[in-house]
Amino acid sequence: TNDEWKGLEKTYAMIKPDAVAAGKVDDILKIAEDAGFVVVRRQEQRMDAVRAGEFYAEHKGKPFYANLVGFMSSGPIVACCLAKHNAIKDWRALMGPTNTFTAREDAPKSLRAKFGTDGTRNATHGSDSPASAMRELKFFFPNLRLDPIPEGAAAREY
Ligand code: RTP
Ligand code: MG
Repeated sequence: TNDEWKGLEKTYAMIKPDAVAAGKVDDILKIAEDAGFVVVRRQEQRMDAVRAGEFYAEHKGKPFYANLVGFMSSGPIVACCLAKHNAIKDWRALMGPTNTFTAREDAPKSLRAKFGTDGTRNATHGSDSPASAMRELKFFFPNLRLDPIPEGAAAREY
C-alpha cells in the first residue's frame, strides 16, 4: 500500500474560493504533486462566516479581517492535507508572497502569481508553522490522527 507519506511532515493547505470558482483545483494539486507533495486528504466544503472567522482568529481586529472572512465564506474551498519532507516551509515557498501582485513581480512561477486575484483573494493558504499546521489540520480533519515530532508538527499518522 502507498503509505510512505505517514512518516513525512504534513501541512494544511487550502484552495481558496477564487481558485475553486475558477476551476483551478486540479491544476494546483498537479503542481503540488509535481513538486513532491503527497495529497493525503482533499475535501471540498463551504465555510460559513463564523467558521471562517474562527479559522482566521489571529487576524481579528486587522483592517482586512472582515474582507477576508467575507471572501473565505463566499464559496467552496478545498481543504487539503499535504505530506512531504519540509512540507510546511516548502508549501509556503510554492505559494509565493501573500499579495498576488507582489507574487507576480517577485515569484512569477508561484501559485499565487498564477492563480491569485488580488491582495486578499490569493488562491491558496498554507500553515505558517508546525503549531499552526497541527491546529489547522485538526480544524479541518479531526479524524486524522497526528503525532508531533520535534522537527515539525503533524509528522506522522499512526
Ligand atoms: P494564509 O494565512 O492565507 O496562508 O496567508 P499568509 O500567511 O501569507 O498571510 P496572512 O498574513 O496570514 O493573511 C491571511 C490572509 O488574509 C488576506 N489578507 N488580505 N491587506 C490585505 O488585503 C490582506 N492581507 C492579508 C489574504 O487572503 C491572506 O492570505
Ligand atoms: Mg497566514
